[in-house]
Amino acid sequence: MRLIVSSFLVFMMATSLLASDALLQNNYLRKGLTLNGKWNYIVDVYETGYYNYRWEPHDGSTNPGSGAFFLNEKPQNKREIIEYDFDMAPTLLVPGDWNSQKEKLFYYEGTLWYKKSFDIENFEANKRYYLHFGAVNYRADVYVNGKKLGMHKGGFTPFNFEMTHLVNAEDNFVVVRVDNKRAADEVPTLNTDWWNYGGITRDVTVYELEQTFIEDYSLQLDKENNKLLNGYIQLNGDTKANAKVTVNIPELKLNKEFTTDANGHVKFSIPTKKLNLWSCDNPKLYDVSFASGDDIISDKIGFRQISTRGSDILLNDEVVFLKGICIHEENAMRGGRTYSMEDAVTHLNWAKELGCNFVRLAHYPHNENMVRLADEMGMLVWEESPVYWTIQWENPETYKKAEQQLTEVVYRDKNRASVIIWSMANETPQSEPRLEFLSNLAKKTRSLDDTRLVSAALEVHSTVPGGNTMVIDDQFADVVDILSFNQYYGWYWGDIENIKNLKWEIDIDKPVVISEFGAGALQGYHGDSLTAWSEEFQELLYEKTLPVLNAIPQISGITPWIISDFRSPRRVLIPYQDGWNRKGLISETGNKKKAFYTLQNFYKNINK
Ligand code: GCB
Repeated sequence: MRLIVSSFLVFMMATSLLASDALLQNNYLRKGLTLNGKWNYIVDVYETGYYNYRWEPHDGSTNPGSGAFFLNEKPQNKREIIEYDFDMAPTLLVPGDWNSQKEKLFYYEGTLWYKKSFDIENFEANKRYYLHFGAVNYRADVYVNGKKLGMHKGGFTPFNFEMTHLVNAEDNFVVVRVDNKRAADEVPTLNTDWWNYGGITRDVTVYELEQTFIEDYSLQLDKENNKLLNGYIQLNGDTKANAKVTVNIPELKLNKEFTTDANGHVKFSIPTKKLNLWSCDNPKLYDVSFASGDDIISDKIGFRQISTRGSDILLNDEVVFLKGICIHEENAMRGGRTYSMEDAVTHLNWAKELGCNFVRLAHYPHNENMVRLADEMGMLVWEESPVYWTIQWENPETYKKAEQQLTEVVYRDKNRASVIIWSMANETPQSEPRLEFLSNLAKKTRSLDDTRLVSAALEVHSTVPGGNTMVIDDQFADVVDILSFNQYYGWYWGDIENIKNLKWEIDIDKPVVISEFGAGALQGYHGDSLTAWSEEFQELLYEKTLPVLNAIPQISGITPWIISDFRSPRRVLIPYQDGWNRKGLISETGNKKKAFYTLQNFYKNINK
């Protein structure tokens, strides 16, 4: 064994817990240097590159030694032994999960190291440099030029680090240790009904910024007054205090100047003329730019109001019925996580073809292309936190992780007109600690964004075992703006022929959105309509369920489960499942099942 410097100082451990820096608002439309493409990778089942032989993290040591992969070292002479070499290692594409790129990694859950070398064209010593990740599943430890930038947990939200102090014009390298092992105290937890795709699953970009730059902004239509825009700008940098900032919307001939306070923050309200409001039929986006000195950042923002009145959902004060469908962030046909605009086009075009004006992005924040495209298409969106099934409700650390992930997606998407609902959780078992956990999440969400609606996919129960009368006896129903629940009568329980006798006792005056129902069907497998796994069974279940749900007095929307088949390790039944959850309306080969047309027909004829 190599000599280990055992002065592993406790304070150095803190460096491995460095949180990410304040997120850049709208990095999506900032010009950056992409680090997408081929990255060398090393599979590290035993975490040899992270821990020494005493199981102490290399990056917690003052003298990590040559076993530390983040140093990306090379032998200096022919005698020297360094037992890894990124440049000799194979490559994976970023963005992209590892499971769908290499057969050997299909079932892999663990640590894998990525490395990419890069130069910064037109590097300027007086600029600031940020390294931004769209998402990495699940834990990312990020190092640049042999120094740790920090660590981020959460597989579906963006994060970034400033690296000004570490980068040069040429010969930089970034090393990322990615660990997607599931754990009981994480969010999500050990058990889910989807594939735990690992890797750098979204874009990686270097941003060059001014010394003082616009870190964050918001611009939204006032909840009550549709001729008033409310917003704020937050600067970052040495000259952020008492600085001039402007908001410019050329089409409205609006150009306003404000001065930031001592913290670089300014909050404002801007009266406008009559606005061309964003809606499903008129997805109008205005070009908006925010400027501070030489930093100018442009966005495309739609202005609309969303609210509820009794059991109605109102979009710009008009009742809207949410004709929806659930979507997982998975490209069934290619296999693997979706990440690109092309993937988003495929999913949202399928939804359009079904006749949808609404999508539920289950069960975690999807990549930003989805909400950007939804903004352009006039598609309303439900976004969701990965608080799924069982979570450690009593663990304050778990709560922090849930709140952090929700905060990150609210931060990212707060200027998107399409996003109307923040969902706190999915099918969570009732208890006092869980009620407190979810209520705190809802409170936090509302404190971050009070212009959108809060919901959660709850569960439904029959009043007596096996009975026809269904109730939602969940105290969290009092907290949400939209009452949503999943129900699988006719599939997991109950007789398909009895669906017509179902009654709903919901004595709460809030809009009801059915967040899931469905049945598994193997595309191409035919039988009579009472044969499980046949397309005919799924079709019959849709035919029977849709009218019954539609008869709920407060019904304001439906999102059946789900647009396409998706991989799940829980689904082992051969020949029907073979690793796939088969409740999709479209198969993994892109073929539509019969129920696709049942739902399409229902949406075509719905006169709400
Ligand atoms: C549910 C879950 C969803 C599952 C689905 C199913 O209620 O919310 O994640 O995939 O049922 O197929 O069982």
